[in-house]
Amino acid sequence: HAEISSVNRGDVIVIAFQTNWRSVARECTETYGPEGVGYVQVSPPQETITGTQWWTSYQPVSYKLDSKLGTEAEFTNMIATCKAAGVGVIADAVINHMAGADRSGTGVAGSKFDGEGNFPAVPYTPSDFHDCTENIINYSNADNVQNCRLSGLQDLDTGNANVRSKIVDYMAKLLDLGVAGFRVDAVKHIAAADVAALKSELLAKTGLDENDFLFEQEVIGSTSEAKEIQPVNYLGTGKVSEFNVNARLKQAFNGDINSATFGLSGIGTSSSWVPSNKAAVWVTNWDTERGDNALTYKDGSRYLLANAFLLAYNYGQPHVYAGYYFNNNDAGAPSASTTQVPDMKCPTDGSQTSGTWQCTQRWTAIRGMIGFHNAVAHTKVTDWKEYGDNVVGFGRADKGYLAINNSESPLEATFTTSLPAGTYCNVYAVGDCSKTVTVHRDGTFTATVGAGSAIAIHVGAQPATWTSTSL
Ligand code: ARE
Ligand code: CA
Repeated sequence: HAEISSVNRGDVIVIAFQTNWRSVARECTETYGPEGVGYVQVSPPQETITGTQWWTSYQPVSYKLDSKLGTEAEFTNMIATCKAAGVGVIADAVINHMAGADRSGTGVAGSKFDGEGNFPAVPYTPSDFHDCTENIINYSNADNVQNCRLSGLQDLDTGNANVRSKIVDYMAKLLDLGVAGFRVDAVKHIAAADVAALKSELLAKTGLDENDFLFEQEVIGSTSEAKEIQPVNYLGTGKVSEFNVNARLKQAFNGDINSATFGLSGIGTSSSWVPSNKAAVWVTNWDTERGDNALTYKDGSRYLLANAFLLAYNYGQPHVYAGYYFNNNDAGAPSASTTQVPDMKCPTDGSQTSGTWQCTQRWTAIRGMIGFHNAVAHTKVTDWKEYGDNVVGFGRADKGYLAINNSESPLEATFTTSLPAGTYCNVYAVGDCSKTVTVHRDGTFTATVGAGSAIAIHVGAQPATWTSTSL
């Protein structure tokens, strides 16, 4: 694991939703590595129920690393390939539950299971599950949320040492194979004390230090819910999702990004949000992409601008989401069968046809903004200023500057930055430095920002030193 932490790279995480191991390995070499992505977060690697829908990934049948996304050999090869490209693999760990009580039969790798708590390939027996057989209905009651069934999924008794040891064995194996960390699913449905016990047992078993790997916990905070299930309870065990960010970005970009009540400047300033160094943030993930609380590719330029903002700002660890275009919320990855997801094919014509891959990591503006994010690391937000209706500009000290125009008309303005004088590539607009702006000795530049567009410049992208990575 020492190799992973010694690689010099940024902290951006790409979520490679439902992408098979062969394709992730390829992207590590061709895209993530060259553009400076730090980590790729993959969908759950363990054996699950069969079915074409994407959400079959969240119904474990065993901890065999044999899933719709590939075999253990492919998983191991992906980790090695990504590591060689400087990219860490983050595994999505589904540990709160096993398959739904409404399911039975054989999993993707052939393991038998039923809806009565029998998972012989682990093995788990009925006594390894919580007694409550009802579905969660009351989020103001922590006992209901943590000990009953999330969407009918058979709820593991994580207070039971036998259950924890099976989970710890699984996570230790993933670390041993070289994963850089975990995104832990449905953590608010596991008592904070059980998560703490699981984590310390994992550290004891592997001999690792808690800083040796990422531990990102999915905890959707809501002030109307029980206090025991709020993000704050899980800050001691790792990073925590901050879903206020995606909700606020949607509000801001759908309205006025300079709004005093829901604009961009308020992001991360509230003490009730997860502190920046603990927050995992995104414009969307696969759940919010199918819900109402986030901007998605369906929002066009606002989606791209929100991603640019998040990568340029300094709140939380940013994730770039890459899934596929869809009309039906249940639809699995393009051409997925009940047991397999074929290799990802990235569209090259900009089309967003349902049933094709998004390949967000290949979009010009995203590539440019990942470079921006890495170039401005460890600086503060500076020079924040409203330049017009729905237009804002801000810098990251003497390293970078972003001007966002979320209005419906182009705006010409003189922007004030803290950048050294010089010519800079607009990395939001082009990947080849064919569009530039010139910063004068007083730090200003005058330019027109297109409607629904942005200008992003940073010290790592100037014509004199420009080298492009080709796809
Ligand atoms: C599927 C079917 C169900 C069926 C079940 C069992 O859709 O009809 O009963 O299988 O056979 C995903 C899908 C589910 C799917 C499940 C298993 O979204 O539809 O069920 O996989 O295949 C809460 C949790 C949060 C969770 C979200 C979805 O707190 O942890 O719900 N997110 C993670 C993953 C999901 C995944 C699971 C957990 C399960 O990211 O992709 O589910 O592993 C408020 C609350 C939140 C709540 C939210 C939505 O905001 O504050 O806590 O999130 O509402 O209910
Ligand atoms: Ca639980």
